[in-house]
Amino acid sequence: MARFDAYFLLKPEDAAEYAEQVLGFFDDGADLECTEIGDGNLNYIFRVVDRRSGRSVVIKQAGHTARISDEFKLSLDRNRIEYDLLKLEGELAPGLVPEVYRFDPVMNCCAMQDLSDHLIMRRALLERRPCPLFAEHITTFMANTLLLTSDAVLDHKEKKVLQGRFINPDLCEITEDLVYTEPFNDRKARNRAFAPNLEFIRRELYEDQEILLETAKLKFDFLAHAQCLVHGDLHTGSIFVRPDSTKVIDPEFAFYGPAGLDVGMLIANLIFAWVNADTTMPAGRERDAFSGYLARTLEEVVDLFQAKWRALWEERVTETVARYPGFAAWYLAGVMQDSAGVTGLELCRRIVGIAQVKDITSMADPASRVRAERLCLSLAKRCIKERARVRTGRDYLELLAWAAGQYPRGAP
Ligand code: SR1
Ligand code: MG
Repeated sequence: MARFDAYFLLKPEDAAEYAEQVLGFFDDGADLECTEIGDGNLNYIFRVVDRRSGRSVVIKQAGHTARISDEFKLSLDRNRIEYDLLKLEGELAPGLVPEVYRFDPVMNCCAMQDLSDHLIMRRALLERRPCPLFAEHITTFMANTLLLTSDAVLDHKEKKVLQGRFINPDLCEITEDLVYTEPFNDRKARNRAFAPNLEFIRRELYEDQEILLETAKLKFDFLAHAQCLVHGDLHTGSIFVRPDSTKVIDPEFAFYGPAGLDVGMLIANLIFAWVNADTTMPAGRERDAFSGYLARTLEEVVDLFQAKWRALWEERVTETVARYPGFAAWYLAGVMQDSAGVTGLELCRRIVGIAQVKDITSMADPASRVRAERLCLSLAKRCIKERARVRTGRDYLELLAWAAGQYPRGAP
């Protein structure tokens, strides 16, 4: 039996051999070096470089359990889903995802473009590097991938076939548990709340009956609203940036779900970046400039997304009844309502739940972290409860200003 004819978890030396023998990516005589570069919660990622030519490739492999914890047993099919969706997204939103070269259903890995000349956006923002074209790029990505895979545009039978290719029960279960359920009840006792905020979280989330009811409604929206093909995990750790380029990666959580899942997750993570800058940067011009840039980006993302969605709707909608007067506005209002709800859920789960974000956990001063978390959770609650009216970039900025006013910097 040949070396890669049966599945096993690669080590760096195996990945280099795989790139040479199976991918045939490198010239004869290549001098290969391989490093495991993954720092996500689920998979193993290898970068193989030929020291002679400088050519490189990334190989991403799925294991049977999540990296973050063996508690999560996951179908290897997620690697196929990721490959298929990157291909499709490359057609729907050209230039905004990495190029994918090959999927291997035996080794459950896919080979793709090396984006080492980019930075993960969360890191870029924590290093205070602005991404000037980001709002423009990501709003094209979201409008195109979400609207063009919906029933408004696709033939309904074609849509159902596509939906079938992206049935993703294990990864959806993670989101059902970690985003929609556990942050509000710690049902599996694996939340990781920051100790000084435990009481606050108990009172403000676990014991707030209105929040529980609203999160239940949102969970059923996630479970049963097969609106369009969503990325499913569109946070700033799933986006590579360079000043002139944006590449969305990691769509392994993809499935047919509510468009607001992607939009809301992104908004929440821009808010985390703003809160980190506001909390940890010393007062002065640099902080004002960077937090101003983040606020503008947030506003542009919300407003440009809707403008591009409307324009694309005019151009591409094929469903007759979707052209009835008033329908387009009603439909988009629903997407924005879901987005506000998900913004709130994502803000809560990254603070209370098992999968946290560096924007918050890297805050060294406990008092600052307490304040930042309370600010985010208070904002989250309003996004969830008032989601029917939170629509524009300005609406989000007003809520952010309100939450920051509730927890002034330096107050005891
Ligand atoms: C067990 S996976 C935890 C989280 O990591 C992924 O990036 C998703 O956000 C998921 O919820
Ligand atoms: Mg990921």
